[in-house]
Amino acid sequence: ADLSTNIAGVPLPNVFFNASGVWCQHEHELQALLESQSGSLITKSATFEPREGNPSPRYLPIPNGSINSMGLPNEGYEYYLNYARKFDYSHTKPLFISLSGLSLADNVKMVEAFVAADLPCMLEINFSCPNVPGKPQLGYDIEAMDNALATLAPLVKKPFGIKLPPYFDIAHFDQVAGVCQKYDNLAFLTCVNSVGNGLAIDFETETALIKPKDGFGGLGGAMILNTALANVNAFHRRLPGKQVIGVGGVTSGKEAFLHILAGASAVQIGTQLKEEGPALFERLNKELSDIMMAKGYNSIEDFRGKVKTL
Ligand code: RRO
Repeated sequence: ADLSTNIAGVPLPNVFFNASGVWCQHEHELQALLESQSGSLITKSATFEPREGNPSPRYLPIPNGSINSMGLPNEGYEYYLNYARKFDYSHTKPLFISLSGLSLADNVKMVEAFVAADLPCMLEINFSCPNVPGKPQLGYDIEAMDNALATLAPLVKKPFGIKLPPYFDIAHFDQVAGVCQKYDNLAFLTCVNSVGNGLAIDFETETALIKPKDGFGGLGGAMILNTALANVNAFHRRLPGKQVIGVGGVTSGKEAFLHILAGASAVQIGTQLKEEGPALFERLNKELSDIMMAKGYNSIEDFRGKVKTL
C-alpha cells in the first residue's frame, strides 16, 4: 500500500516519524533517523541556551508506557539551526525543527533566526513541555497561547505547527480550536505531548521511580492511546482547514491506523521508539501496509478521518 502523505504540502514518503524528544538530541541520533525507514524526522525541542536538563533517573519505561521528566535537555537552538543549514534537502524526507523557548521573547529570537536562515525545514513550536519546574505548560493557558501565536505566526510567515498537551474537556477542545482558527499559517497541530505530571511508585521500595519533581513526570506510551485519539479527532473535526499529526500510544501498525482513522495526516512515535530504536520504522511500515491491504485501502486518504460513530 501507499503510505505517503504530506504536511503543509510537503511530501513525506510515509506517515511515520519520531516524536520530538526521542532519538533526536544529537546529530548521531538524527543521522540514525535519516538512515531509518521513517518518513521524516524532528529535532529535540530547542531552547535559546543549551540545557543539561533535570537530574537522573529522569526517564523510565513502566507498565504500558513510560514516565519522563527530562527537563528540556538540548544543545541550544544554534546547534539545531546549524544542523538545519547542513541538512540535505534533496533527501526524500523533510526536516522538522522543534522550538520550546522558556519565554515568548526566547521563542521570538529563535523564530527570527530560523526565518533569517530561510531554510526549507518546518517549525513545530512546543506549547506543552510539562517538566520545567516553575514553567506551566503554555497549552493550558489559552489566553497566553493566543498571545504567543499572535506574535509568532506573523513572524514565521510560512506554514508551521504547534505541539499541544492533551485536553480532557470538550470546552477546552472548543476554546483551543477557536484560538488556532485565527492563524491562517498555523498549518498543523501535533497532538499530544505526554500526559503531564503522573507519578510512578515502586511497590517494593515504596519510592518514586524518577528523581525530578518528587517523581512527577509526563506519561507516554500505550496507556495514553485513547487520550491521544480523542485529541486528534477533536481537532480534526473542529479545524477542517488544518492538519493534525497524531502522537501517543503507537506501538504497532494497528494504533497508527487508528490515529489516521481519527484524522491524523502523519504519526509520531515517542515511547516505543525510545524502547525499540529506529528499526521500529521498518516494522511499522510493514504492519500498517498489511492492515491497509487486508482492509482494501490503497492510500492514507482512503480512510483518514473516516472513523464511524454510533
Ligand atoms: O524535555 C522534557 O522533559 C519534555 C518535553 Br520538552 C516535552 O515537551 N515533553 C516531555 O514529555 N518531556
